[in-house]
Amino acid sequence: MGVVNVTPDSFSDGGVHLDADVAAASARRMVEEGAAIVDIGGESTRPGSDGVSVDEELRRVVPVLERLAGAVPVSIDTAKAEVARRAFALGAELVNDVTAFRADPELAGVAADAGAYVCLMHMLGEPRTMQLDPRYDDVAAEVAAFLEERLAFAVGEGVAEERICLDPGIGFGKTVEHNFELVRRLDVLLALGRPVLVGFSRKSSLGKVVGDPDARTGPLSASVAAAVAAYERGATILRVHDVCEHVEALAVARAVVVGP
Ligand code: HH2
Repeated sequence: MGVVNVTPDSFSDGGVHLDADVAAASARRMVEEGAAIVDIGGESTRPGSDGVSVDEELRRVVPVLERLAGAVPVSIDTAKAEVARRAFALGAELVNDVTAFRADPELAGVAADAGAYVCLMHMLGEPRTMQLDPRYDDVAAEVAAFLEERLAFAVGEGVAEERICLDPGIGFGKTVEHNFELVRRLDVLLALGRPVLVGFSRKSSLGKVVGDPDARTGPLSASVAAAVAAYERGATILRVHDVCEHVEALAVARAVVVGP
């Protein structure tokens, strides 16, 4: 899954894709490089962010979706039913909701009616405050319990279970230790029986592990290592900003597992 943030303030690519033509060109390039789907988002969820209005989010993403209609498999990264409705009408196939249908419960019905795929992600708290001293007794068990409950909610709202994938939410209310433990113990999430998506790309925990305690992002090399580690532990969707490098690395990791 390639990432195109149509935002001024995303933590690693803020401002890069604000122009709809540039954003659409990036999405097309990502598919040429091997992405199976491109996640288009109009609201940053970086730590400390406040969120944007429906109108502003639509203003950002609709022109990009119009340019991509039909040509590129699209995921819409939103927590808002109205944004998802417009995105589905313009051809989006998946809704990636970092609040797992908590911010706007109506979104579940919109996804169900559209027959869309859904990604449900774990987040502790909300973006504005989530990185202020997050605590768990057992991070993998607690994230799994949350996702199990949200999976049941989504199915109860009419989303087909086989269309749902689950995501531990790397960096969303987690310390560096929590993020790495979630990948190490991915089996706990896989036990829920759904595909698992991992989004470690460029996140600050990577920069911290490679030596900068104040890192706000992580380097490409570290992103690739995290994606390969997640793949080896059973993740089937990797959400990444640098598609070409990840596709190459994952092709090699896959060749080790199933043969070249
Ligand atoms: N991470 C980000 C945003 N959306 N969605 C899922 N399912 N999983 C993730 O790990 C995830 C996500 C944060 O990364 P990015 O989109 O690059 O930044 P921002 O939220 O600042 O736009």
